Amino acid sequence: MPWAGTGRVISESGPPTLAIGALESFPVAFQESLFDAVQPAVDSSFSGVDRIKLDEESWLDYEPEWVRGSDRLFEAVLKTRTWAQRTRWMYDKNVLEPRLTAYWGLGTGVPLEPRLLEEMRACLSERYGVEFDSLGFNLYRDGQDAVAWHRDKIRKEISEPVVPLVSLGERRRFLIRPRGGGSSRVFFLGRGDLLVTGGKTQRAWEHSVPRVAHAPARISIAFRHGMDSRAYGR
Ligand SMILES: O=C(O)CCC(=O)C(=O)O
Repeated sequence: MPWAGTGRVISESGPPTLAIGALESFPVAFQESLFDAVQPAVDSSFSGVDRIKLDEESWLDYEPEWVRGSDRLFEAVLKTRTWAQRTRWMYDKNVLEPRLTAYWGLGTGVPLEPRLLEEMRACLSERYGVEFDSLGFNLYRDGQDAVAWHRDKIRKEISEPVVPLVSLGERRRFLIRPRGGGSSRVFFLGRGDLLVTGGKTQRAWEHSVPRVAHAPARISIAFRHGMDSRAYGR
């Protein structure tokens, strides 16, 4: 059982708030890969990246297992982040978001730990030619944690934002479809996989991680630029 019920109504009025500050402990079922006992490292040459064109202006870069030894990184990220559960308005009710999140921003002056994350930030920034100045962490504790169809809230003046997403832990279905509906493409993301959205993908397409009956934990890390920190619920 997750320690806090998902979708629980916590207040009937007022602005969105963080329901919980720091979480001391919560049960997370994590299944290590039998083959994953190596020190975490990234493929800084991006040798396994495939570019997938969604339409004339929108693309994805996909490299399975871009992070080697990703189970060690999963554990380190789980322990070093301060996880919180945000709330959001659904119709007239303020409900808990069904996942935990954490945030890091360059502007805070806090070093990015564990150190491999800083290496990842540097090599992704170099490859995509933008400085990724914030990271959003998402922890899906079990199959009941999910995120509905959405586009990332990135400042309007950035018409073609690039957002690398690194997934750790158990693979979950990640769906992407044209904005407003249509048939979706499916990726199974976890275990160090890298998926980068670029071109008009964050403008013309939307994505989700749907609920499933049972799933061990998964963490996703979104590297962003030009994101208003309020979009992280801060
Ligand atoms: O967890 C994922 O793969 C997706 C995360 C996401 O879309 C978001 O936080 O905006």
